[in-house]
Amino acid sequence: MKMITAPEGYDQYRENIPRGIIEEVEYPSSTVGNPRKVMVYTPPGFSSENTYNVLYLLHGIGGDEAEWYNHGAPQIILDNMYNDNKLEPMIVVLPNGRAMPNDRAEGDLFDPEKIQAFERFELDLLDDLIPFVESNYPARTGRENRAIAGLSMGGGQSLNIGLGNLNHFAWVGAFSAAPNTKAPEVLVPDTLEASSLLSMLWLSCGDQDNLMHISVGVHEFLEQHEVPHIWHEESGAHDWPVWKNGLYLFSQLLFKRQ
Ligand code: FER
Repeated sequence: MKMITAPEGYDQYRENIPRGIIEEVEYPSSTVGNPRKVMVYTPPGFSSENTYNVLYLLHGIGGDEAEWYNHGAPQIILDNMYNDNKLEPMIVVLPNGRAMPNDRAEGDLFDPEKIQAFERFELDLLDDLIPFVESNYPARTGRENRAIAGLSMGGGQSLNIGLGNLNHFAWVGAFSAAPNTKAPEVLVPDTLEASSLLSMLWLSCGDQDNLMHISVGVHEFLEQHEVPHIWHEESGAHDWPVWKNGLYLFSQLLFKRQ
């Protein structure tokens, strides 16, 4: 795929445009055993009279539920995109992917217990967070109406959880997927089934990223087995310009029929 980047100003606050709302809420987690923080962005013109698709957007190893908000300001990018008519209305849910009682990004971030908590998040998401979102927001339910994407550790989670639960997700994206990504043949054991069930599978990574081999490994496997996907190598490192650009490019393909 050709190198594409977002147009200049895509991530700059614009005056006098309709705005969505981004806020922190808490949901009960039977998986972790305590209430957990999550941020939720509802789009401009949001109304509980309507129903919405939902994107679950995951953070990296150094982050928490506020990482995208603090470093990527997705609400600014998305408000601009709505104003430019580029997006299907969707709720964006920003969870904390470290599913353990102390889920703050502190201490040794590579502590095996913390790495394991990123795996445990699959249960927290499926059993606790999705049911919370779908009973507290006017969310459309069903796999065609759910997307999962994330950066780095969250990109690995998105591939592991999304591809491992195609009955729950039709749209899957990974920006700069980390080494928590399962081996491609484990991610996609049935290439024909995945091909028919996926509405979109997106992989992107910066060409200066030390973790590039992870994305390339998945991309090459998918290509060999003719699993439709979008592979987007761009210039950049393991950093926010790549992840914000990823959100910009990925989100405008979401919930549209190709
Ligand atoms: C690793 C290198 C990087 C790893 C995870 C990461 C689990 C995650 C990076 C990030 O989320 O930015 O070896 O192992």
